[in-house]
Amino acid sequence: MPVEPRPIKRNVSQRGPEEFSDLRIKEPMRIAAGTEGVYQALKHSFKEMGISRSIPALFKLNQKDGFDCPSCAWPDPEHPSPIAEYCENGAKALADEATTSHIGKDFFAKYSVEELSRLSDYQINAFGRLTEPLLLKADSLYYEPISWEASYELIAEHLRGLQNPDEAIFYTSGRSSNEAAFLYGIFARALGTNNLPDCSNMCHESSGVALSETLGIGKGSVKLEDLYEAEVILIAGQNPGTNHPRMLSALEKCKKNGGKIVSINPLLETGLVNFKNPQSVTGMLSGGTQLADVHLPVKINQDIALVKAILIKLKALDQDSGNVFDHEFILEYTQGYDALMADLENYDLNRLIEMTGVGEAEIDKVVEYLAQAEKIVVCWAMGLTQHKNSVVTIKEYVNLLLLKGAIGKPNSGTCPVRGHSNVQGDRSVGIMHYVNKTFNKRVEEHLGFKAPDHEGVDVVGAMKAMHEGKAKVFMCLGGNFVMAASDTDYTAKAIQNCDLTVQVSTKLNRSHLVTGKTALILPTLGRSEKDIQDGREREITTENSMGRVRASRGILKPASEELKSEIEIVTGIADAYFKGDHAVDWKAMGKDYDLIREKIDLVAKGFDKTAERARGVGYYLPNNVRERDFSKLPGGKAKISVNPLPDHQLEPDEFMLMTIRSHDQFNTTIYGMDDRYRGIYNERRVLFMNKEDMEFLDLKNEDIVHLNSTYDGIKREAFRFKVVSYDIPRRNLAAYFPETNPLVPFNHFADQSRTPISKSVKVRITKA
Ligand SMILES: Nc1nc2c(c(=O)[nH]1)N[C@H]1C(S)=C(S)[C@@H](COP(=O)(O)OP(=O)(O)OC[C@H]3O[C@@H](n4cnc5c(=O)[nH]c(N)nc54)[C@H](O)[C@@H]3O)O[C@H]1N2
Ligand SMILES: Nc1nc2c(c(=O)[nH]1)N[C@H]1C(S)=C(S)[C@@H](COP(=O)(O)OP(=O)(O)OC[C@H]3O[C@@H](n4cnc5c(=O)[nH]c(N)nc54)[C@H](O)[C@@H]3O)O[C@H]1N2
Ligand code: SF4
Ligand SMILES: [Mo]
Repeated sequence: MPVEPRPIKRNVSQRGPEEFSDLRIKEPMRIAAGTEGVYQALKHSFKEMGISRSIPALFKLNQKDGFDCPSCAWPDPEHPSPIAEYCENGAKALADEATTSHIGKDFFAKYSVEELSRLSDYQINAFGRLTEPLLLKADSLYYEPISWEASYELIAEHLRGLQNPDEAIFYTSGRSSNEAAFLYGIFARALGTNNLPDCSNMCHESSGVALSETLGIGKGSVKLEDLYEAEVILIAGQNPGTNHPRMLSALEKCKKNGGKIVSINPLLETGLVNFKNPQSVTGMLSGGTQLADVHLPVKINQDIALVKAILIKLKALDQDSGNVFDHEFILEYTQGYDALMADLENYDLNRLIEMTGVGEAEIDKVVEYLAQAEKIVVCWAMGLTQHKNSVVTIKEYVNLLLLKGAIGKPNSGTCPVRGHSNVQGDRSVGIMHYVNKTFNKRVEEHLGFKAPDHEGVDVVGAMKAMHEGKAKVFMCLGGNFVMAASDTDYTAKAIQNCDLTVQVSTKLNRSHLVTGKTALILPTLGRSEKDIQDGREREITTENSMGRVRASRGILKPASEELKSEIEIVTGIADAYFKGDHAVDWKAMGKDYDLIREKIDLVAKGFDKTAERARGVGYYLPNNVRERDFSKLPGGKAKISVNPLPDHQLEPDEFMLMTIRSHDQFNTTIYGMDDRYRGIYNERRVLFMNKEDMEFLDLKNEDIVHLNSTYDGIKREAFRFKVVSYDIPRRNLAAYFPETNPLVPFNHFADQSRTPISKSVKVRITKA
């Protein structure tokens, strides 16, 4: 163990300020994108990057010879528009990464971590790109420069000093490349641990579990083009206008082909109302395309009740006509049909409908669409995945698709819409905390060492291990763990227990300020930047939400000459740790990324000739659902499941809170203070509330309240939110993440997937 200077207690803030700026409230917008979207995209780009960097970068965003958008995981069409294959939020993400504001040693000599931590997340991010490696010594309040070699050596020393490898934890956020994530996972295993939590534990883990159990693969089955001619698309618990904006173009195509779109969401989100396509002149000049045909304003976490009501109604129609369900498909490809049909008899339809809060006439309209349709897609995101019963909720939607035979054929299937641009790829190449025997066997065969065969920690496990002092080194390949994870105060304490925390990052965030005793910032290249070695430009690969692997090559001059690629950083640390004495040639892989791709092909499932096939349009990884091959599931068939209703007992003074994203943020990165589509300007500390609930509590617009939650007798609080009257079901509330994370208990998470319950937190309101 290195001899540490005596640690001091730093008085840093994990919550940031709770003051208000100047809130303005307007009517929610009813048209998404259009000229305002283009204006906002260009405004951010020009402000952050200047015109001379913006124009070439925007032209290469999502193009075949360019780079993958660093924002969400929505796929690009195989033949992108040569002019603009991006959206407002893609442009904002690019501008945020490629900003010309930079910070280095002078900045950190001037401001202590304590001072910086008093600022808001918006202010912290706005300082710009990190440009050189920095060390926060245990007895200091100020980061100071450190060389790359010394930082690798420091990490290696700490790792060598551990009593066992499980005292180290390696977190990944979904912006990494396949190559960096693969090597990172391999390094953890070479060290002897599967402690590989990642952001998908907080995100689509519930989808992975539900889909693996029912269909045999933890990913979605549709391709982008499938959406174009679907007859019905259900969009449940997802806000694509903000979080996956180019999805609206695909929905527009579906509408033009006569498809029906159903929005299932407590909120009527602007993106699903009307869309003016900025890529088409007619789109911009017309009144836009109305997208959702029906909106079902379901109460938070009552999706199971809703789907059950729909299934009961479809079953009755099927009994009359015999052709509403696809009986041939059910017989040949599924198991569990009789049990589900028997179970549906147990529910009182009126009670189910009452639980949903949705009008029966709207439900009947959807039943009518579904009864007639053969080609159905279900899309979803965090509104389904972040509840205690998320896994069974998703399984209930899968039941609907299976009964209709809308699986494994064109224009039909499952569409869990992934968050981070490469979160799916990271998982595919081995970022997983559980043991996959086949993967381990291949590691041994092709990389020449034995991977550990005991399970590691996921995000919740990592928080707990650190909190209990069982983990000493916490390394993060991207992300902002302290703000992203639930139970902010608990998480902060957990991190502060570590001896060393290491952040491989592009931008400053609160996880650089709330740290272990010693902390390192290792600044890295962003997706948009050139990665040059010996005069040769290198490329990485990513996998989008629909399983297509593609090469990505940055084009901009890096923010600093000091920056290293994530791959170089991971191999640098591994090389310092093993000192050349390991079966894997880390040094060589840090130079030649094709060598990594060769190993990915041999070790990760489905990857094949990636170096060559990822170029151009790229290639799809195999997907058994697309082939209707369910042979690997127990029983050899897709699984229709029987799922219980949620058991929510709200006390008379309790409300159900969902923590959601504004239009001006990417997760914990706050681009601005507006949420244009919902009519909120200049403030994030707002609480969306039903008008009648407000009257009941004698609250009016802009009254200031505190929120608290009580789980297991422990009171958690989030202070000072301005109430905003909004069209939201009664007893439901919405407020932004991460400001509300202090309310989400660390030990309450989805059954099986262990995803924090960020979309259904029981809270009480008190007047300030
Ligand atoms: N611009 C931008 N893009 C992003 C992100 C970002 O922060 N900013 N984040 C990325 C990431 S990592 C992710 S995971 C995705 C997130 O994408 P989304 O999942 O769309 O993001 P959220 O804001 O969490 O929205 C969840 C939606 O679910 C609804 N909802 C909440 N509870 C329920 C429920 O019980 N039932 C139903 N039916 N609906 C419910 C909410 O009203 C909201 O519309 O976006 C990705 N893309
Ligand atoms: N209450 C509540 N909590 C939530 C959610 C919610 O809906 N409600 N959503 C959850 C979800 S879906 C997710 S995915 C997590 C997100 O959790 P994270 O992935 O941990 O968080 P991000 O905010 O995406 O991380 C942003 C940071 O990543 C770094 N970064 C950006 N680009 C790169 C890059 O190319 N390389 C590297 N190395 N670093 C980079 C920057 O320094 C930036 O500050 O949050 C979860 N937390
Ligand atoms: S939809 Fe997502 S991936 Fe596509 S340009 Fe917009 S933010 Fe980027
Ligand atoms: Mo996510």
